[in-house]
Amino acid sequence: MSQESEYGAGQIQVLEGLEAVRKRPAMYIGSTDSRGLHHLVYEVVDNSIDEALAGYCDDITVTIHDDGAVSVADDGRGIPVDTHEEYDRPALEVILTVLHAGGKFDNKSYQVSGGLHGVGVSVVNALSKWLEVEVRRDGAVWHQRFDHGEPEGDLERARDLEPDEETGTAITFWPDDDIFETDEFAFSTLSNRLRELAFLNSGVRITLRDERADDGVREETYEYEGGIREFVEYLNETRAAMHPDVIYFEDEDENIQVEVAMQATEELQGSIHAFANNINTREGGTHLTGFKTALTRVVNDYANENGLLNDLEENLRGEDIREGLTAVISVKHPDPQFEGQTKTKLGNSEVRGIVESAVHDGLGTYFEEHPDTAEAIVAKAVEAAKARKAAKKAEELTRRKSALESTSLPGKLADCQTRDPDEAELFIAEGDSAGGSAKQARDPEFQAVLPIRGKVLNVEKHRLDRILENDQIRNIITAIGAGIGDEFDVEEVRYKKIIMATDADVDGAHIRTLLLTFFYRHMRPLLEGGYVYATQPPLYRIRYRGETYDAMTDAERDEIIEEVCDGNPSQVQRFKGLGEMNPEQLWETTMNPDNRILKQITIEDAAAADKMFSVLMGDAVEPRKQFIQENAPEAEWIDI
Ligand code: 0RA
Repeated sequence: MSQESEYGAGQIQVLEGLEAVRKRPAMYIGSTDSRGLHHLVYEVVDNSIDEALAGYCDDITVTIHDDGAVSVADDGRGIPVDTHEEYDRPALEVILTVLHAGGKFDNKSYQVSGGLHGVGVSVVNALSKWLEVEVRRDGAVWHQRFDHGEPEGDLERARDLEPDEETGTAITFWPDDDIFETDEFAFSTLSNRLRELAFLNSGVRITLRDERADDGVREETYEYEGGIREFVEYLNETRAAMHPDVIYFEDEDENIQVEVAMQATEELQGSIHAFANNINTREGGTHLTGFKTALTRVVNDYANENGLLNDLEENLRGEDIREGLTAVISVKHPDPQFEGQTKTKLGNSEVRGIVESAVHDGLGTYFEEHPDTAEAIVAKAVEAAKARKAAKKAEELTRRKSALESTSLPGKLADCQTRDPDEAELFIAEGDSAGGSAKQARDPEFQAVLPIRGKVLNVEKHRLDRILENDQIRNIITAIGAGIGDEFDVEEVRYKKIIMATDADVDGAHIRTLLLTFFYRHMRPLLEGGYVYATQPPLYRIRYRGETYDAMTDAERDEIIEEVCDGNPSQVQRFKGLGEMNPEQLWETTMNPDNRILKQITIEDAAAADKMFSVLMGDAVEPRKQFIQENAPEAEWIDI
């Protein structure tokens, strides 16, 4: 048989499909940076979660291997191996090589893998150097391997299944480094998402194993019988709760499943997380609207019926009631519609009413049964409303408007010449001396510098009216020029790179965290848009035969000294802080776009970020210590 005649119409369709994915990977997985890389894992895990939602799987293990591969193993039914009529090939091969083939095999009621990107395992296959599948099913262990998405050989029956052996699927893939900008999987990124999935799908046990370290395997298992109730407990670990138990209710209507868990706290920062088919709907949608409407109504009804609003003389606003509230809303829908800029806004209009009535009935009943809690919640909201009104009365809001919208920029800001936000960069520099050096070092055409002195206010602990009294914060708001809080308009930003230039020491890390807390709580679209960066100045500069080499770590310094300088460098200089560099060094190492290394700060996962900021900036000391110990050095860079 000639080479050509082996390719039937089906096979050509396969090759064209894989080619399309490899040519435009971002269309299928969003991006080819770290986010896209991790997305490959989620794509495979989503298929295992689908098996769990269908009731066939309760154990999933994700392993990061030390050769760059990741595997996902589950105890589901196994990918079908019988012949697929249309393609005349084993179903497994079709699922792994044909775009969107997976969903056609099964009418699952809630298909997670049909969600956000929801492109199927064939996309992971197309973007992998190699991919291996092992399936235990139909009395045997089956095996097939792929090379850049194409079968290396036929599906093989490796051996018979032992009598007591479970069915399941194990997929191992090596991401293609010709496609991805990075090949480094972050434990914290994967653990945040897998933990979230375990909360959202109670009863599923998910284990994350990292086999990369020399000093042994790191392994964590997430399993929550209490589901999103435990999610709320986890988010509130460091917050003072106003009632001991998480309020929980669930409902199902028109095959749409709704779950809500909530707990009010004494804190100022609330955090409400809404999910649809396990996807974090960051842009909100009908489920969130339904929740907010019902919450505002139930609390106002209770307050009015019990005469609790007499000295307020008006109803509570939603924002007053949501102050300090932690809630998780999770809906599972057979046909979710995702809208919005990042396709993370639930659009199905019927969901609104279902959530609204579930919350109305559930919370109404809870308030009747727990009047003390209901009264405490109302009292806290009344306090928030009074603070809001007081701020307004003192013309705080007008002052804020004029102070923040005035054309006069802060005196400390050395602005750049360009007015094009796409080109403009703002360096927020720690200390007057680094700020001074940066002002001399910068390219004034597109680089602006705002020095900040001393510690930034911890916004986690103050209401907005107090935050706005702080000069540092006001300078930052005015320089960025896009307002704050609900009025923040990301379209108005004056710089699309906002670069935190802080030292590589504990104080620098602290200031960075304070700044990030502020951005996260009051200018979140900046982080969502990827506009926030941190400088990564080198620790050492090594000179040898007229050349200079920068090292970011001690290990890198040793490597350069040994391998480049033959163990004999002419000079090794250690930079203690940005303030110690002269303008020329600062330009070369930290500001010059050709040489510098910037770390882009992204929020992959809002719930994880919220938890991190409340742990890092809240009052409780023990959880903070534990968090830093467990997450160092990642906590240092805040991978969320
Ligand atoms: C198609 C159909 C069925 C299961 C699967 C795919 C499946 C895919 C993956 C990917 C990872 N783990 C998986 N487990 C199952 C249904 C099979 C049946 O009806 O028995």
